[in-house]
Amino acid sequence: MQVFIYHTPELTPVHTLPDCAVVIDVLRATTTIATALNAGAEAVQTFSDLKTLMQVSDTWQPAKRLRAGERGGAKVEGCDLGNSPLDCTPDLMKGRRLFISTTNGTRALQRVEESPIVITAAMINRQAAVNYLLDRQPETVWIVGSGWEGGYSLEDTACAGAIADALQEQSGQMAIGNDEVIAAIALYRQWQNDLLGMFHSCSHGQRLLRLHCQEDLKYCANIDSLDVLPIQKEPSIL
Ligand code: 3SL
Repeated sequence: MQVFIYHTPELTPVHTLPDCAVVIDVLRATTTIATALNAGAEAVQTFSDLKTLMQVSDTWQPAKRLRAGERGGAKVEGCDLGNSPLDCTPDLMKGRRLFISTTNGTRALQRVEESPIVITAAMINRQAAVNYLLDRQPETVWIVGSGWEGGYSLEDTACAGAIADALQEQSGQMAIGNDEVIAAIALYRQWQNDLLGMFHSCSHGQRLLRLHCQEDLKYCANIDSLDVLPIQKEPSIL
């Protein structure tokens, strides 16, 4: 298994695809997606734009759907939810489809959606992603961070490093595809005992703190707390 890390969707190569793409948006889209599925959502359908989200979800029975929209960290008017994983309770999610559009995470998913296998990961389901990769042994793996509006996000790269670190330790035969893998592992090791501290330092964590989302940050820092793996069933549906 050869692993490559790309910090943002914009930095991923354009004329080729991996056997398996792992999309990461620790704060908070892929944490929310994992939590929704773990809470019993029937599926999560992702959209890069809100207009399409509204059109597609309109064709769904109102009792069987939830619309989640986030821009700039805040909930979009007209949606049922923003992008807080803490809203994804079993009471709300069970048997419903979550239609979601976020600033960066859903765009990153779209960038690699044609890959034969697409999974999403965050700190909370890091080990579930690692177990899947160890079991399936895809030849090439791209771990793609969502970043923020084209820029690098510390927490996504640290999560990519957390996955690569575990793959290296647990498989003993992971090949390093690019220098970003070495850098991301070093970054993760620097922060592994204080993920919450990292979230408080990084720019998107600070944006979320200004929006009073400190409980979300705590939740997102709970590494390996959920044994759930979102796997794309068809483009944009997990
Ligand atoms: O950018 C995204 O996709 C979101 O996860 C951002 S936020 O954490 O909801 O603000």
